Amino acid sequence: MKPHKYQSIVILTGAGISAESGVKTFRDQNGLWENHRIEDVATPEAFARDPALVHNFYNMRRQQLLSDDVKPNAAHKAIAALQNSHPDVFLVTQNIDNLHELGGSTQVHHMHGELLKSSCTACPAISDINEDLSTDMPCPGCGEIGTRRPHIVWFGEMPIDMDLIFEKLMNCDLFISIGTSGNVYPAAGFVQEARMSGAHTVELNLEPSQGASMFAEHHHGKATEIVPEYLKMIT
Ligand code: BJW
Repeated sequence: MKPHKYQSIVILTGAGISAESGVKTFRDQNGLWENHRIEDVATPEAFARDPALVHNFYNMRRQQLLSDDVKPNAAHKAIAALQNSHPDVFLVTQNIDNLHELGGSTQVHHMHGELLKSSCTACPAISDINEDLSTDMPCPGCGEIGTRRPHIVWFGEMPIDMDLIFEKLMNCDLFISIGTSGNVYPAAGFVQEARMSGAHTVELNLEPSQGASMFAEHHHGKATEIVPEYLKMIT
């Protein structure tokens, strides 16, 4: 069997990988939703101030994700194929959609949470949710009313299982960043962690990201084209 060119691969994805699947990128439309700055909706303070507004924002996006128009694309599928043919590929996504799973990935680390899950401000319960969330729904774990929230990491909150991500970054020899603008930390700093570990670093994005100069190699174009092409080159 042909030896693998890289032994341990970390792939970070962002909204750009799902753009051609019909999911709007985070900073589309000047970062506005119905005249609210998205940064003013995606925070725990916004949820405390106006939970109905925040539920509405995520309910709309959940309905869109569950519509027949949204499907995994060639980039999601190429990553899943790599994971199936290589023993050590860790996929960490900033996306809250489920398109990596639908594309065939069996390991996906959702560092910013998942739109099809809810959590509770009163207990540790995390539950699947396909319908709209509202302020009068009881938590399936503790039965409290008004404590259920989207299972999303908002600004100012700690992304999920950072220790695992940093451990993978410290031990990889290839780091690939796909479809992310490099605006949001800690994900925007992963390239530096990987470089410090001696990994080769690659950016695959429509345009140079905020942190493009940190990467050793760049390919710019649509994810559905450049991701399958690049992953074919390294296998
Ligand atoms: C294509 C394409 C195609 C298009 N093909 N490409 C000051 C300085 C530094 C940091 C901070 C600061 N003040 C506050 C912070 C921290 C803050 C932060 O980074 N803020 C910035 C705005 C400055 N971060 C946090 O609060 C995080 N927590 C934290 O830091 O905890 C403390 C900590 C300390 C130490 C270690 C660890 C932790 C939490 C961040 C939570 C982010 N959550 C969000 C919203 C929730 C989910 C949701 O509602 O959707 O997650 S923010 C939003 O941005 C979302 C995304 O996952 C995230 C990243 O966006 P992404 O994916 O990059 O999307 P876009 O739209 O920006 O870019 C898309 C790219 O695709 C573009 O480049 C396009 O060109 C490209 N593209 N079509 C290929 N077809």
